[in-house]
Amino acid sequence: MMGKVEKYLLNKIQSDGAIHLTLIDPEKTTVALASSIAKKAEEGGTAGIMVGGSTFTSTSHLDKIVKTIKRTVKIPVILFPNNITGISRYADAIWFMSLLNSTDPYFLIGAQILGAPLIRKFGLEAIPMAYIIVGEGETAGVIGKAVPIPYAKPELAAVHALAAQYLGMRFIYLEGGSGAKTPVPAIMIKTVKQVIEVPLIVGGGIRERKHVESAVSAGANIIVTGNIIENADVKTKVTELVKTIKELKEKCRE
Ligand code: 1GP
Repeated sequence: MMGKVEKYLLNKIQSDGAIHLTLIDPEKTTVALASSIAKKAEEGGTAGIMVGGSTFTSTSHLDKIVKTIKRTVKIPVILFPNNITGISRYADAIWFMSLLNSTDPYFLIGAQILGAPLIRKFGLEAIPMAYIIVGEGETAGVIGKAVPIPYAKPELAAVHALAAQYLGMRFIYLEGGSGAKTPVPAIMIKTVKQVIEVPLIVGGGIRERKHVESAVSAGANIIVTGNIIENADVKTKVTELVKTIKELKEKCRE
Protein backbone atom coordinates (compact mmCIF):
# COMPACT_ATOMS: atom_id res chain seq x y z
CA MET A 1 0.00 0.00 0.00
CA MET A 2 3.04 2.22 0.02
CA GLY A 3 2.77 4.91 -2.66
CA LYS A 4 5.38 6.57 -4.79
CA VAL A 5 5.95 9.68 -2.67
CA GLU A 6 6.55 7.58 0.44
CA LYS A 7 8.96 5.35 -1.52
CA TYR A 8 10.76 8.44 -2.79
CA LEU A 9 11.11 9.83 0.76
CA LEU A 10 12.40 6.50 2.12
CA ASN A 11 14.88 6.06 -0.73
CA LYS A 12 16.14 9.59 -0.31
CA ILE A 13 16.54 9.17 3.46
CA GLN A 14 18.48 5.99 2.79
CA SER A 15 20.79 7.57 0.24
CA ASP A 16 21.24 10.99 1.87
CA GLY A 17 21.05 10.00 5.55
CA ALA A 18 18.54 12.73 6.28
CA ILE A 19 16.49 15.09 4.12
CA HIS A 20 15.01 18.57 4.24
CA LEU A 21 11.40 19.47 3.52
CA THR A 22 10.17 23.02 2.98
CA LEU A 23 6.90 23.99 4.62
CA ILE A 24 4.75 26.66 3.01
CA ASP A 25 1.86 28.07 5.03
CA PRO A 26 -0.87 29.11 2.54
CA GLU A 27 -2.17 31.69 4.97
CA LYS A 28 1.14 33.55 4.99
CA THR A 29 1.75 33.57 1.25
CA THR A 30 0.29 34.68 -2.03
CA VAL A 31 0.13 32.24 -4.92
CA ALA A 32 3.07 33.96 -6.64
CA LEU A 33 5.21 34.00 -3.51
CA ALA A 34 4.50 30.35 -2.72
CA SER A 35 5.57 29.34 -6.20
CA SER A 36 8.77 31.39 -6.02
CA ILE A 37 9.62 29.94 -2.55
CA ALA A 38 9.05 26.41 -3.87
CA LYS A 39 11.23 27.02 -6.94
CA LYS A 40 14.11 28.47 -4.92
CA ALA A 41 13.83 25.76 -2.26
CA GLU A 42 14.02 23.10 -4.99
CA GLU A 43 17.11 24.78 -6.44
CA GLY A 44 18.59 24.79 -2.93
CA GLY A 45 18.17 21.01 -2.70
CA THR A 46 15.03 20.56 -0.59
CA ALA A 47 13.48 17.11 -1.10
CA GLY A 48 9.82 18.14 -1.16
CA ILE A 49 7.30 20.87 -0.44
CA MET A 50 4.84 20.56 2.41
CA VAL A 51 1.78 22.81 2.29
CA GLY A 52 -0.19 23.54 5.43
CA GLY A 53 -0.62 25.73 8.50
CA SER A 54 -2.44 25.66 11.82
CA THR A 55 -5.10 28.30 11.20
CA PHE A 56 -5.90 28.58 7.49
CA THR A 57 -9.32 27.56 6.19
CA SER A 58 -9.58 28.57 2.54
CA THR A 59 -9.49 25.45 0.39
CA SER A 60 -9.82 27.54 -2.78
CA HIS A 61 -6.65 29.49 -1.89
CA LEU A 62 -4.93 26.21 -1.01
CA ASP A 63 -5.95 24.72 -4.37
CA LYS A 64 -4.49 27.70 -6.24
CA ILE A 65 -1.24 27.51 -4.27
CA VAL A 66 -0.81 23.75 -4.71
CA LYS A 67 -1.68 23.90 -8.42
CA THR A 68 0.88 26.64 -9.04
CA ILE A 69 3.61 24.92 -6.99
CA LYS A 70 2.97 21.70 -8.92
CA ARG A 71 3.49 23.55 -12.19
CA THR A 72 6.74 25.06 -10.87
CA VAL A 73 8.63 22.17 -9.26
CA LYS A 74 9.36 18.50 -9.92
CA ILE A 75 9.75 17.48 -6.27
CA PRO A 76 6.60 16.14 -4.55
CA VAL A 77 4.02 18.39 -2.94
CA ILE A 78 2.73 16.88 0.31
CA LEU A 79 -0.24 18.29 2.20
CA PHE A 80 0.21 18.95 5.92
CA PRO A 81 -3.45 19.45 6.92
CA ASN A 82 -4.73 21.22 10.01
CA ASN A 83 -8.28 20.12 9.21
CA ILE A 84 -10.40 18.77 6.36
CA THR A 85 -10.06 22.18 4.68
CA GLY A 86 -6.36 21.36 4.24
CA ILE A 87 -7.08 18.77 1.52
CA SER A 88 -6.35 19.71 -2.09
CA ARG A 89 -6.94 17.44 -5.08
CA TYR A 90 -3.87 18.89 -6.80
CA ALA A 91 -1.21 17.59 -4.37
CA ASP A 92 0.84 14.42 -4.78
CA ALA A 93 0.31 13.10 -1.27
CA ILE A 94 -1.03 13.94 2.16
CA TRP A 95 0.39 13.30 5.60
CA PHE A 96 -2.52 11.27 6.99
CA MET A 97 -1.88 12.37 10.51
CA SER A 98 -3.32 12.03 13.97
CA LEU A 99 -2.42 14.52 16.68
CA LEU A 100 -1.50 11.92 19.22
CA ASN A 101 -1.45 14.11 22.30
CA SER A 102 -4.62 16.06 21.55
CA THR A 103 -7.35 16.04 24.19
CA ASP A 104 -9.95 16.41 21.44
CA PRO A 105 -11.09 13.23 19.63
CA TYR A 106 -11.69 15.37 16.54
CA PHE A 107 -7.94 15.78 16.02
CA LEU A 108 -7.25 12.15 16.93
CA ILE A 109 -9.70 10.50 14.53
CA GLY A 110 -12.70 12.77 13.78
CA ALA A 111 -11.15 14.89 11.02
CA GLN A 112 -9.53 11.77 9.54
CA ILE A 113 -12.92 10.04 9.20
CA LEU A 114 -14.38 13.09 7.46
CA GLY A 115 -11.34 13.53 5.22
CA ALA A 116 -10.77 9.91 4.21
CA PRO A 117 -13.50 9.70 1.50
CA LEU A 118 -12.24 12.94 -0.05
CA ILE A 119 -8.69 11.61 -0.15
CA ARG A 120 -9.96 8.47 -1.88
CA LYS A 121 -12.03 10.47 -4.34
CA PHE A 122 -9.06 12.67 -5.25
CA GLY A 123 -6.69 9.68 -5.51
CA LEU A 124 -4.25 11.31 -3.09
CA GLU A 125 -1.48 9.18 -1.63
CA ALA A 126 -2.04 8.99 2.14
CA ILE A 127 1.07 8.61 4.27
CA PRO A 128 0.23 7.61 7.86
CA MET A 129 1.99 9.81 10.37
CA ALA A 130 1.84 10.42 14.12
CA TYR A 131 2.00 14.09 15.03
CA ILE A 132 3.29 14.77 18.55
CA ILE A 133 3.41 18.30 19.89
CA VAL A 134 6.28 19.02 22.26
CA GLY A 135 7.75 21.99 24.10
CA GLU A 136 5.68 25.17 23.95
CA GLY A 137 3.65 23.78 21.04
CA GLU A 138 2.85 27.28 19.76
CA THR A 139 -0.28 27.75 17.60
CA ALA A 140 -0.48 24.08 16.58
CA GLY A 141 -0.72 23.14 20.26
CA VAL A 142 -3.54 25.59 20.97
CA ILE A 143 -5.57 24.84 17.84
CA GLY A 144 -5.06 21.09 18.21
CA LYS A 145 -5.98 21.18 21.91
CA ALA A 146 -2.81 19.31 22.73
CA VAL A 147 -1.12 18.72 26.04
CA PRO A 148 2.40 19.43 24.77
CA ILE A 149 5.11 17.13 26.09
CA PRO A 150 7.68 19.19 28.01
CA TYR A 151 11.19 19.15 26.55
CA ALA A 152 12.39 17.91 29.96
CA LYS A 153 10.35 14.71 29.57
CA PRO A 154 11.85 12.98 26.52
CA GLU A 155 10.76 9.56 27.80
CA LEU A 156 7.11 10.67 27.42
CA ALA A 157 7.72 11.56 23.78
CA ALA A 158 9.31 8.14 23.30
CA VAL A 159 6.29 6.22 24.61
CA HIS A 160 3.95 8.26 22.41
CA ALA A 161 6.16 7.46 19.41
CA LEU A 162 6.35 3.78 20.29
CA ALA A 163 2.57 3.54 20.61
CA ALA A 164 2.26 5.21 17.19
CA GLN A 165 4.62 2.71 15.65
CA TYR A 166 2.70 -0.20 17.18
CA LEU A 167 -0.48 1.30 15.70
CA GLY A 168 1.15 1.11 12.27
CA MET A 169 1.96 4.77 11.68
CA ARG A 170 4.89 4.92 9.29
CA PHE A 171 6.38 8.31 10.23
CA ILE A 172 6.62 10.13 13.56
CA TYR A 173 6.69 13.95 13.68
CA LEU A 174 8.06 15.72 16.76
CA GLU A 175 6.60 19.22 16.46
CA GLY A 176 8.02 22.04 18.55
CA GLY A 177 5.50 24.45 16.94
CA SER A 178 6.11 26.87 14.11
CA GLY A 179 8.23 29.77 15.32
CA ALA A 180 9.25 27.97 18.53
CA LYS A 181 11.99 29.85 20.36
CA THR A 182 13.77 26.58 21.15
CA PRO A 183 13.72 23.72 18.63
CA VAL A 184 13.17 20.13 19.78
CA PRO A 185 16.23 19.26 21.90
CA ALA A 186 18.71 16.56 20.87
CA ILE A 187 18.01 14.48 23.99
CA MET A 188 14.32 14.17 23.07
CA ILE A 189 15.14 13.20 19.47
CA LYS A 190 17.69 10.64 20.67
CA THR A 191 15.33 9.13 23.25
CA VAL A 192 12.58 8.75 20.65
CA LYS A 193 14.96 7.30 18.05
CA GLN A 194 16.09 4.64 20.50
CA VAL A 195 12.66 3.03 20.53
CA ILE A 196 11.38 3.42 16.95
CA GLU A 197 12.36 1.99 13.58
CA VAL A 198 10.21 4.30 11.43
CA PRO A 199 11.59 7.63 10.17
CA LEU A 200 11.50 10.61 12.50
CA ILE A 201 10.47 14.07 11.32
CA VAL A 202 11.50 17.08 13.40
CA GLY A 203 10.32 20.67 13.02
CA GLY A 204 9.52 23.90 14.79
CA GLY A 205 11.99 26.73 15.38
CA ILE A 206 14.80 25.32 13.25
CA ARG A 207 16.54 28.44 11.98
CA GLU A 208 20.26 27.91 12.10
CA ARG A 209 22.93 25.50 11.00
CA LYS A 210 23.55 24.47 14.61
CA HIS A 211 19.88 23.47 15.02
CA VAL A 212 20.09 21.19 11.97
CA GLU A 213 23.40 19.73 13.17
CA SER A 214 21.95 18.97 16.58
CA ALA A 215 18.72 17.39 15.24
CA VAL A 216 20.38 15.28 12.54
CA SER A 217 23.20 14.12 14.84
CA ALA A 218 20.56 13.04 17.34
CA GLY A 219 18.83 10.93 14.67
CA ALA A 220 16.24 13.07 12.87
CA ASN A 221 15.56 11.74 9.35
CA ILE A 222 13.51 14.65 8.04
CA ILE A 223 14.04 18.28 8.95
CA VAL A 224 11.13 20.64 8.29
CA THR A 225 11.56 24.39 8.12
CA GLY A 226 8.82 26.91 7.51
CA ASN A 227 9.25 30.36 9.01
CA ILE A 228 12.87 30.83 8.12
CA ILE A 229 12.20 29.95 4.50
CA GLU A 230 9.40 32.47 4.25
CA ASN A 231 11.47 35.27 5.72
CA ALA A 232 14.94 34.66 4.36
CA ASP A 233 16.72 34.42 1.03
CA VAL A 234 15.19 31.02 0.35
CA LYS A 235 17.75 29.52 -2.00
CA THR A 236 20.74 30.52 0.16
CA LYS A 237 19.08 29.31 3.35
CA VAL A 238 17.92 25.96 1.94
CA THR A 239 21.31 25.38 0.33
CA GLU A 240 22.98 26.03 3.71
CA LEU A 241 20.65 23.64 5.57
CA VAL A 242 20.89 20.89 2.94
CA LYS A 243 24.70 21.27 2.84
CA THR A 244 24.82 20.92 6.63
CA ILE A 245 22.87 17.65 6.42
CA LYS A 246 25.16 16.31 3.67
CA GLU A 247 28.33 17.23 5.55
CA LEU A 248 27.07 15.46 8.66
CA LYS A 249 26.33 12.34 6.65
CA GLU A 250 29.80 12.38 5.10
CA LYS A 251 31.34 12.80 8.57
CA CYS A 252 29.40 9.74 9.79
CA ARG A 253 30.74 7.68 6.88
CA GLU A 254 34.41 8.55 7.55
C1 1GP B 1 5.77 23.83 11.83
O1 1GP B 1 7.51 22.30 12.17
C2 1GP B 1 7.03 23.26 11.31
O2 1GP B 1 4.72 22.96 11.66
C3 1GP B 1 8.01 24.32 10.93
O3 1GP B 1 8.30 25.22 11.97
O4 1GP B 1 8.00 27.46 10.92
O5 1GP B 1 9.38 27.20 12.99
O6 1GP B 1 10.21 26.35 10.81
P1 1GP B 1 9.01 26.63 11.65
